[in-house]
Amino acid sequence: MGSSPHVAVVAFPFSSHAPKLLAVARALATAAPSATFSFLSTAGSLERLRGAGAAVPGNLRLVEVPTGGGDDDEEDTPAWRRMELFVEAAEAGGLKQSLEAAARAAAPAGAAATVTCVVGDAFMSMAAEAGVPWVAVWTGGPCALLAHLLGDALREDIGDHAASRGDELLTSHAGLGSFRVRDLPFGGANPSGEMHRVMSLLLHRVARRLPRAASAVALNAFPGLFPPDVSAALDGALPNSLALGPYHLLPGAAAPAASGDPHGCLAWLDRRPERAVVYVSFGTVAALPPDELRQLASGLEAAGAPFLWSLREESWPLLPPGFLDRAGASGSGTGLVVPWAPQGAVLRHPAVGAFVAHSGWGAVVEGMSGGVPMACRPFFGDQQMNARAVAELWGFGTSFEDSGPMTRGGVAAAVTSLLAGEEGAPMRARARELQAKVDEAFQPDGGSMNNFRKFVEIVCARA
Ligand code: U2F
Repeated sequence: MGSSPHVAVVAFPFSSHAPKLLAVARALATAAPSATFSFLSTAGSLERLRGAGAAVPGNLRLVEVPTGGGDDDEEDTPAWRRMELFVEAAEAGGLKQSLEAAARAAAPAGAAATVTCVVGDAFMSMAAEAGVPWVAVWTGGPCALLAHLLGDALREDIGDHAASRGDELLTSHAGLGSFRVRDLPFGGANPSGEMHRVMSLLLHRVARRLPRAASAVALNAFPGLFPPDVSAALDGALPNSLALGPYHLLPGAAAPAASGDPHGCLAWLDRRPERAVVYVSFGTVAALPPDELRQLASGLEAAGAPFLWSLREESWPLLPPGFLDRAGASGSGTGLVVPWAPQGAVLRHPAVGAFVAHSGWGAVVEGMSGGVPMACRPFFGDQQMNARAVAELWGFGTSFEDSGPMTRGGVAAAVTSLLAGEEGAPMRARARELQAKVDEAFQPDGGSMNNFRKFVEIVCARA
């Protein structure tokens, strides 16, 4: 023995999964400077990470893995098919080969080529079969993970009746009593389509492998975030889980020289009063239908508050005529529309007072970390459960989802209420309480820091 650990961190190269894994990898490499880390992702994914300023510590190297045939930026191949090809190839031995290649590349001259531990995105659960200790990282909502882990019992209970039983609370399933049948990530709002088929198969494997094969499962949450019944149900279904998030706040997780803020969002926020600005973002995948996008835009105008909107450029032509000019896309007017914002920093900026989001889990924990109340417009996957948790478990926001698509009036009312309305006051207070709890979890002896130290020990243990 004697040689230092070589840890392979395996990304799932779609949506925002890879940047989240890279944040965990950076934190690990910072905490264990004598270990070597290889971060495995596809060429396109690594290029996007580098473009986003992915400076990494010296003991962490980026390693390219094959796409399995679904080239990252092959526009003719739909996203679900690219994902399917990538996962099938990894399941069929591709991941094992990539790990062997990473081991050879990292081995000092004359030393044996080894990977001592795989830290993988939980979606890459084929790592369970690689013959190396496996530690998983779950990036989504922990309640949705619980639903996946209890999936067989839920499916048996609900069967084909998801539509007629949509409003029923899941009170007979431990830890899920605050959620309705229609909040579930499967069989609920979006039970069809190719992406749903691919994700269902993938998540079924994840739920089967995580409890029996992973040495530990990191959760992007902090101890004490969930009510006791939810925590107990999670511990029961996944005794090996460690809440050590929000990941982006782990020491070393943020890129030291990230290209940061190319559109000047933070400088624009510096010129706005405290808690006055609405920040709007729907993450990396979700896109509003054109009508709803226009309703949102005119609702923001109607609210009259300054807004910062991160909106992918392909959607700009769908905005109402004159909207960008009136907003002053250059930063001169009441609004700033940008294709990308440094979201974590934006949500911790004192000028931001409300967050309209798709309730992807990254958005939820970043909103919480900034003490910013949220108005959620969930789309798919875990987002319904996340939105429900924001409104019902923690009370630091609302969900549009109950009243159908967003409307001009609904947006204006929600935003006004969250920023300064009487109705929004308890939500603003809850958001501040949650922020204080996040900060506490990252004190030297805080819950997330303690769990992170355990995590590092497991990851860097030599067999
Ligand atoms: C999928 O989530 P998304 O990628 O759509 O959304 P988030 O979990 O909210 O993560 C988006 C990340 O991208 C960052 C933001 C988040 O860390 O800070 N970002 C940014 O920095 N600037 C921008 O202008 C816009 C975004 C899925 F759709 C969700 O349902 C899951 O919960 C999630 C799990 O990883 O993956």
